[in-house]
Amino acid sequence: MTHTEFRRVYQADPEGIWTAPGRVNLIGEHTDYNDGLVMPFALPHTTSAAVSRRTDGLLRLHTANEPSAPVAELRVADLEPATVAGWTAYPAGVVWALRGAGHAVTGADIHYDSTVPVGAGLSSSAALEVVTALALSDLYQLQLSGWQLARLCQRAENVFVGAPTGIMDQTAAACCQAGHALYLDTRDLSQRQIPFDLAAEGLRLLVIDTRVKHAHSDGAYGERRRGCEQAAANLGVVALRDIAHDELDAALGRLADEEQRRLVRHIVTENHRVEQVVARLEARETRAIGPLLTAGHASLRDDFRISCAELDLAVEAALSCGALGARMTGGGFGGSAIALVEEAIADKVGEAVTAAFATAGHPTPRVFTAVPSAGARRLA
Ligand code: GAF
Repeated sequence: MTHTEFRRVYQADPEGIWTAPGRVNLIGEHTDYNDGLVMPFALPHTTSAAVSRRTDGLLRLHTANEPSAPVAELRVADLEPATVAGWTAYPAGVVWALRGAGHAVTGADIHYDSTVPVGAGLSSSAALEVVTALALSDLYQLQLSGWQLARLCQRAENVFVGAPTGIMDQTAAACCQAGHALYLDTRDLSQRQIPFDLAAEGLRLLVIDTRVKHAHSDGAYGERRRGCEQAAANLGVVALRDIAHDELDAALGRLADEEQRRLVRHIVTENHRVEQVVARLEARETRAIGPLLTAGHASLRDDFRISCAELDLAVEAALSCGALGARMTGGGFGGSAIALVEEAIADKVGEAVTAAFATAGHPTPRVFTAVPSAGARRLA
């Protein structure tokens, strides 16, 4: 399909087709820009790209998701931060970042096709960045590793697009493996693939997309990030990652500002929860991660304060119907929640959440089962 569409748009065959997934973060929220621990896994929802090189300095971009939109045409030599608006800023930013890193990318024709829900907190932008970076790395024979791709894509998003995100989403898109969650230390990017096969254990992880749109370039994400950095500076550490769980009370005692105390409490306890989730999964006690997920939600709601009525309702409705644990996932202020449930009651939990949304007068959420899937790769 992507191949046929590429032909229709550019009147030639693509040199290849690549794909990169959206992600769910199981636990470890807002820890990535604090040098902390995260644990995402890839969704089966992907962004695919059919790509050919160009030698004339043109970058041409088109997406099946906006079929009647004209092909966007940019000159790679003219790309500068904050000069491109809309979705094309992400691939343009990747080309800008690759060229800035010294890679002689001389242009490309790209046709995208995505099934990753946009604005749902499931990393559609990282999928778009990483599929672009991987395709260009392959075609221009740059041989960039997963973490190198992730770093370049993060730079594209931070500097070119202007969204001050961490590195979790790009690393998840680049490095996740099917049937596993990715235990990532965002300080040194060391990683471990943790087996995470819920179906084999009679469990399901539901994603509940509240359909409340969120955007990282909005001020609140950046405010939380600045607050954390300020708190780290006040505590005299490089990043909040440097506060161990058993040092938390002492650290809180050294902060006068209540807002900073809340931020610190979330980050330190969240890093600890990631370690506990990893330990339970490695001990094959998957059901026991439920309360840790729910505690993570309370911390994001009460201390980090990035939840919203719809996310709280999704979590409460899932828990009242028997979910083992539930939490918001991703950047917050909307987007999606996740719920860990026994397979036997999965449909009932989905229906209970949908009914609770109807009663509260919220739009119908989109509920689906998340199957831990593969990271970015070449398809053809
Ligand atoms: C967004 C960001 F892009 C990530 O870097 C991360 O901070 C996440 O929010 C919160 O954990 O997805």
